[in-house]
Amino acid sequence: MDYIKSHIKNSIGIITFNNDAKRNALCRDMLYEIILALDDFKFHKIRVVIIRANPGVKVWSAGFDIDELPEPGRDPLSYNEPIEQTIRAIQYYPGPVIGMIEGSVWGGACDLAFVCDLLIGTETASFAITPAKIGVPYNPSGVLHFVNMVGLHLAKEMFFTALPINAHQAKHYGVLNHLVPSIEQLEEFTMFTAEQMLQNSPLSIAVIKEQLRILGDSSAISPDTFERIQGLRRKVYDSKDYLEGKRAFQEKRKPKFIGE
Ligand code: YXS
Repeated sequence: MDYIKSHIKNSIGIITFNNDAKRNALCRDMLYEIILALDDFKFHKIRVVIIRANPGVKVWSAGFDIDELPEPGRDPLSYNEPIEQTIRAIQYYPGPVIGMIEGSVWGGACDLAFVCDLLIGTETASFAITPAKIGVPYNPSGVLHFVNMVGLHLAKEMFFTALPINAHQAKHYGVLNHLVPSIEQLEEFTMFTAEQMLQNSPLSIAVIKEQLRILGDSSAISPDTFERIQGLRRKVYDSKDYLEGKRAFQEKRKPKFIGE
């Protein structure tokens, strides 16, 4: 594995992001490694998984790798994109997946963290969803994750400002299940929580998790509404603004969006 470390400790599967130089930006290969690690844990009937970064990082993950965003004309967040496959791999994993958060979490990594079953973080944790900063049209399932997690008003504020919420706000809004003072306590408390879950029935937990996923994501829309959403999204990922957002990041300058 080039981008993550994966190991089993006390029957708990642990995935550690390991691309600090690029702030754990989620490139395709890294995402496929995460999926592979989850598949391997499933094969070995690992009942609880922890996803974390290396201790002491300032950035848990900088989100999707902007250099890999497709050119205009191709949906950057379509159903089979690796980021979406990874998010579903977490949602469908037949056991609790705990996000252990130290440092800032950005963009697609924020969505990935939000679909974890629990989040336990330190004071350095923060969460930002950034499509508007890059000119990316988010996708309906991702938008729904945020509304379900933080409610409509804060979801709108996070999407429209692209500004992070800090650890205390995240705890207040229920994004963080627990806020602990230090990385040492974070590791200890997260392992303790995982070990508590190991004592309980894995079949019961797996079925309750799947029921919560189905009920949480259920929001009936007509085919016409679906097609209208896709049309709206296409206008964005076909736009000059989408191209400008990626170029500005790569050229390390502020984007100049023109609304077309
Ligand atoms: O200059 P070098 O070659 O060393 O590379 C720099 C950054 O370019 C690189 N890097 C990234 N490369 C690709 N994609 C990224 N998301 C990304 N983030 C960082 O890593 C090297 C070190 O970054 P640097 O110098 O900026 O580190 P820093 O500690 O000063 O700042 C850390 C961050 C996270 C505040 C900063 O890197 C940053 O703002 N990154 C972009 C965060 C972001 O907007 N992520 C959204 C990605 S797009 C996405 O997730 C979805 C598609 S969506 O937009 O819809 O949410």
